[in-house]
Amino acid sequence: MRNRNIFFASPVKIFSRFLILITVYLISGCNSSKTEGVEDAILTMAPDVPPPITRDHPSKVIVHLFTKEVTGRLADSVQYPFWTFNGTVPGPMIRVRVGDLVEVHLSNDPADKMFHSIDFHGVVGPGGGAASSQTPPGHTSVFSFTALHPGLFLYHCATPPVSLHIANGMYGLFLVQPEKPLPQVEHEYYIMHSEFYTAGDFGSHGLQKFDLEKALAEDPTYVVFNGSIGAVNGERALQAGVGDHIRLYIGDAGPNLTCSFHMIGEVFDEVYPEANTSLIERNVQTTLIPAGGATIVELHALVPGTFTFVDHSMFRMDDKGASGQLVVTGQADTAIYSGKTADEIYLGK
Ligand SMILES: [Cu+2]
Repeated sequence: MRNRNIFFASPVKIFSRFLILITVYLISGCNSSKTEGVEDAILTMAPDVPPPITRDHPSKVIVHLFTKEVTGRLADSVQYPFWTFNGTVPGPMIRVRVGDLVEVHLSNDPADKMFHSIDFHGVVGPGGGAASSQTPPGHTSVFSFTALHPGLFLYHCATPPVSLHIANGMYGLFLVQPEKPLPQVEHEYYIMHSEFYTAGDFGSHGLQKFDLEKALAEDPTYVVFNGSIGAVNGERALQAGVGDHIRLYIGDAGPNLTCSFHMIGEVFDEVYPEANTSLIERNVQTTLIPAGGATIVELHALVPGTFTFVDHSMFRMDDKGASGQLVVTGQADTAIYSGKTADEIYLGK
């Protein structure tokens, strides 16, 4: 009868069993996500940002998204047949912590006409999830991934032709909070830069159709922040008080244009270039956001006023809509900015 007692086994067998035990331990350690608890992700519509995550360990986070084809406002008296995540353009912002196991439930509205899907730029896996989430109307797809990389990432529909699904409004932001979170600030806001290609000229009233020729020429009719003209202006402007520290999470969904993000009358105290949370640039006037990318910028509100943020490719601002506003209220500081102190006649030289 074979003796199974390890004390009577040969040194080679002992060593090989030791290796097997170590390997099993390591594999089980890697496969177990080491998460504690289960929670539903808090989803917010732009310009709102989900609250900071305060737990100090990874968790399982369930994200419920749905796709819906809706006709909505692109500008005053201008409608567009948007394709959306959760009924809005941009889609909701999602916030998780690095190491979280994220389980995505993507439902396609029964009234939709198209397949839809999702590609998270923060996912390591085929298609960023697109390969697992091609979903016909009236179905729900489920897949999961571990958020391995901290940062701010775009997500978008990735059903062919992907360019068309993005051009029609299917995108949003996915924030993976680093282990050591960014410092707390008074205000966090969510902004998305994107463009629309309509058959009618800028401002043409009525329901618009997508214009493929303009899209191929990369000549958009509208360049907007948060999905429509005026989405972050007037009553919908971002708000802050003098002395507040403000953080902007900004994505560029494209589908074609790079954004030269600038805020008139402000300097960004900190920029996390391309949303790399381990790098900080300081005292930045204008920062580039590539199509399919994102950035994080921070500023301190020091004086009151209305501060317009733009795509500094200026004809996009003046003629296509690429602007929004931050309104700062509070006490003026004339040492920082005096306001006009004289208005005198000048007769030339
Ligand atoms: Cu789609």
